Amino acid sequence: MSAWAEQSYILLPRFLSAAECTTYRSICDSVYAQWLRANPPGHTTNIAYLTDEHYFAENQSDLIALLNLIGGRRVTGPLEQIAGEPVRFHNTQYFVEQVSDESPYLGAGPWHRDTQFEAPDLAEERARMAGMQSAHFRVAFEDDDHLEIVPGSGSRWDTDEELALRRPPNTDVWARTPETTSSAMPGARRIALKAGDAVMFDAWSIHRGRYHATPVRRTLDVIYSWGPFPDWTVPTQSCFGNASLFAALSPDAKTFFERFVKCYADRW
Ligand SMILES: O=C(O)CCC(=O)C(=O)O
Repeated sequence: MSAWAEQSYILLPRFLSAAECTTYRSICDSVYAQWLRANPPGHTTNIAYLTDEHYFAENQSDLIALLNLIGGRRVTGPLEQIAGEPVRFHNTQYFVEQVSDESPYLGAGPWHRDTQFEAPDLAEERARMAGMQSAHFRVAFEDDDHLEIVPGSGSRWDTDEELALRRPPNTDVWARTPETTSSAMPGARRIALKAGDAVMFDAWSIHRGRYHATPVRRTLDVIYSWGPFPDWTVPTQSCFGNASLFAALSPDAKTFFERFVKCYADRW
């Protein structure tokens, strides 16, 4: 069995230098600051769609730097070793600390597989796991040990004990309940990243986050996919309505995002 199938995650220690962390953090923080101006403060665990062009109206070079990271071989190379084929872009998330510690269940997020959202039916979810494959590639700009994962769960269905916590009967797929936030998930492992460390983890694995006001959390998380095209999740077009962006990208990122547009153009 491969390390990926066995663990459902692979660590890449010291993936970014301290200087690179500062650069990419400042790009992501600028997006977050703009998001905060447009959205009421609340218990947001992360913001998504960081590559949307309106965030970069005054500094397109920051968008290009972000896209070059996301679509560069440094990131897609390790992912393609897992996938055994070219991977596709899906989305970005930026995980941030909470505005306060008032969230329920001491900040524990619900155990989930990313396949479960919009799939109330277990058989449907199980079928999804066998189709398109997906991984998160995340890099921490500050030390971050908030992700927990059940090693190996990405390559198999739940045990009865896991299912009782992850998908208790008559419970919404997003709900935080005593079961879905329980710390009793068998075998769960906390992934401790130092600033600059990266981790790739299986989006179909059983995992969850923990959400606190301190310490500061600034972790960029990019979602990729491979294998068959699903009909249940289509990434947004994001900044790629603007074809002139391609000319500014690195050769690797250009090839990567041209493939992205080609894959999804007829679904947008
Ligand atoms: O690190 C976290 O907060 C958990 C992230 C997560 O569950 C997800 O992106 O699906």
